[in-house]
Amino acid sequence: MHIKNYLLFALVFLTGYTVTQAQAPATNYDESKVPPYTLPDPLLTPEGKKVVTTAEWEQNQRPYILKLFTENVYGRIPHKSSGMHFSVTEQGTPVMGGKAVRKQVTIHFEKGDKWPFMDVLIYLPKTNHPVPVFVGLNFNGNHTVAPDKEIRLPQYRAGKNKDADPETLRGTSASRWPVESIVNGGYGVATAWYYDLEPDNKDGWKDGIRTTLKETLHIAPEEWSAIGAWAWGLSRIQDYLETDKDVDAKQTILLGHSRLGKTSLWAGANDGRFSIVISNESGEGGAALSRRIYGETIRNLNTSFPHWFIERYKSFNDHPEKMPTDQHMLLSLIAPRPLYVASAEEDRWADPKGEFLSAKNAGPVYALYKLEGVGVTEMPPVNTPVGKSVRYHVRTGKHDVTLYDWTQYIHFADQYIKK
Ligand code: GTR
Repeated sequence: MHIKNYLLFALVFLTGYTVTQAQAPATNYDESKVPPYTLPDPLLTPEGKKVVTTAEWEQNQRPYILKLFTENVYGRIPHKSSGMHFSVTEQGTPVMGGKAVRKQVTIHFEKGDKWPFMDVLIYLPKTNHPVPVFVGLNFNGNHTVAPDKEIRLPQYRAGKNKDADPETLRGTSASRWPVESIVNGGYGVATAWYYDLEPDNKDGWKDGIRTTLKETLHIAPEEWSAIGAWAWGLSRIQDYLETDKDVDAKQTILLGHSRLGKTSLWAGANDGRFSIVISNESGEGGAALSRRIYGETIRNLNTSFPHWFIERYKSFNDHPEKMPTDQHMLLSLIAPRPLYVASAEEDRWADPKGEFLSAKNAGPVYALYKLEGVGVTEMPPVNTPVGKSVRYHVRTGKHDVTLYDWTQYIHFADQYIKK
């Protein structure tokens, strides 16, 4: 071995450094160091023609872009299984002094009652007409959504709280699910734990629906991704809501935070039944532009979470410019439905400006429908929502879902939802 190689070997051995780690680019948080980039045009066809009508968009261009995301980023989403059925385990118990009811439903993915299934927790305002509903997955289990002893505990013990007594976790995510404010606004809320679909770790696919339902759904685990599996679950919640006479299932509002925001965007792109889509701080691989090198990068995502996306996405780790897509094109797949993209000032990892620019660059597709997007060219100041059909805010504070965020979402939905 050459002396230089000996030295390198000694360095690697003694410091525990691997060459890849030594070469991994440091996170960029310096605006002046964002390299120049050019975004692909969502309206440019593969033949180099510009789409000018909604018919061309809907018939050719939109399916083409959806396919690009399917093949390069998130994988394929299978249809629902024919054996799927719902068991309503709680019909509607009065809560909040009688102004709301709580329902619980188990969505069985196959005939019979065996695992896998997904438990859905639903709160609906008590009225005499079907109500619009916010739909989203939760991070830590339905029992963490509200301090409510009647909420069914998760059937599958996993995740960061797997060793904790689940009883002690009741209501610990309540600040992210202000159920009473949602109900007061005239909306219901339906949520399920994303681990019911696939545990969120690199081997989670072995225990999740990508394995347990692979024959039923006719799809191999590597054809889709954890984000794909979670997104599929959101559509199954919509399937249930369509059977519930207390719900106005034509007015469902899909929302998700962070990795579950990425999931909601992908679910909303695939399933047009969600009438409004909200991304709360979904960051890289969600709303944020990948070509803008600031905060998390594709390499960071694929290194920490190799299961979230399909294998091919890793080939863009250091080359977002080689992707045929960027995330403004994902946002454009929501058009003409109302879309809300939200950031938090201190959540630099998710690149608030990259989320804003992505929302802004979805604008030309909304313009095809004569709809106004974010309506501004520069990022707005904190706590100042902007935009019509594409709304955007960056609030003060950290990576989280807060009452401020929910207040904006309810206000936004109020402009489109008939109650
Ligand atoms: C981070 C990840 C982000 C975001 C976040 C979350 O660690 O890098 O992309 O998804 O997790 O889901 O809270």
